[in-house]
This record gives sequence, C-alpha cells and structure tokens, in this order.
Amino acid sequence: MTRVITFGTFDVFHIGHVNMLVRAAEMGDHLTVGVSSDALNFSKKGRYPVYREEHRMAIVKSLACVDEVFVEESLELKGQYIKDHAADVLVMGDDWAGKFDHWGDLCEVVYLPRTAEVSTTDIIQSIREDLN
Ligand code: C2G
Repeated sequence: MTRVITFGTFDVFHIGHVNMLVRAAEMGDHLTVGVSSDALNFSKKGRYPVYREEHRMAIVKSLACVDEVFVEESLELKGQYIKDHAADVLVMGDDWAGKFDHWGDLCEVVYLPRTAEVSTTDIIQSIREDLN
C-alpha cells in the first residue's frame, strides 16, 4: 500500500485545489492532507485565511479522494509529519518545486503542475472589485 501526503492552505476552496488533491490521491492508495493552521498563515503572510482552519479542514476531509486530514502547524515539521503518517510519497504543487527535495531521504518527493489561471488571491481580488 502506497501512502501519499500533501500540504496546503486550501482557502476559498477552488478547482485548482480539487485537481491537485485528485492527482495526489491517484499516486497511491491512501491520501493524508496537512491543512496549514490559521496561525501558520498569519506568520507567513501577515493575514488570516478567509475560511478558518476548522472549516478548511472539514471541506478537505469531505472529499472522496481524501482519507485523512491534520493541522500543519509549522513548515519546519514536514519531516515529522512524513514519519508520523508513514508517507511513501510527498506531493506538492510545482510552485514549491525544489523546496522539499531534502525530504527525499524519507520518501519520494513529487511536484505536480498547478492548474493555470485560478488562485485564491485572484478570487479574493475579483470579489473585492465587484463589491466596490
Ligand atoms: N494549487 C494548484 N493550482 C492552483 C492553486 C493551487 O495546483 N491554481 C495547489 C498548490 O500547488 C498546492 C495546493 O493546491 O499544492 C494547495 O494550495 P494552497 O492552498 O495555495 O497551499 P499553500 O499555501 O501553497 O501551502 O506546506 C505548504 C503550505 O501548507 C502552504
């Protein structure tokens, strides 16, 4: 059995997120998703996600391709998460290409192409413009 792990914020859930999770799931038999905490987002981006952590986790958990979710508290704990979830493959979008290669001693590291022309930032921006 091949166990796959992936990470993300999955804020304002959209088709790019679905495509990534479906393809990650296809790489194995079991998919675990680390959903970044509200605090981690604040420390990285200086703002909180639109959807709070519990809601982002519930949305991701509800997908047929996802077996398990947990809160990603820190970017530095990836090695621990890979071990805790006995992951054979780490899948990330290619916006992270090369950034996680050093975990290659714990599991296979694969970067998949992102879905073009959709992003949470653009969605938030277009809603803002519509409201103005
Ligand atoms: N994604 C995609 N296509 C898009 C947008 C996102 O394939 N158009 C993918 C990303 O590459 C990522 C996943 O969807 O694999 C989640 O994206 P984000 O929510 O933007 O995740 P991010 O904030 O990059 O994750 O440890 C990593 C962190 O959790 C950060």
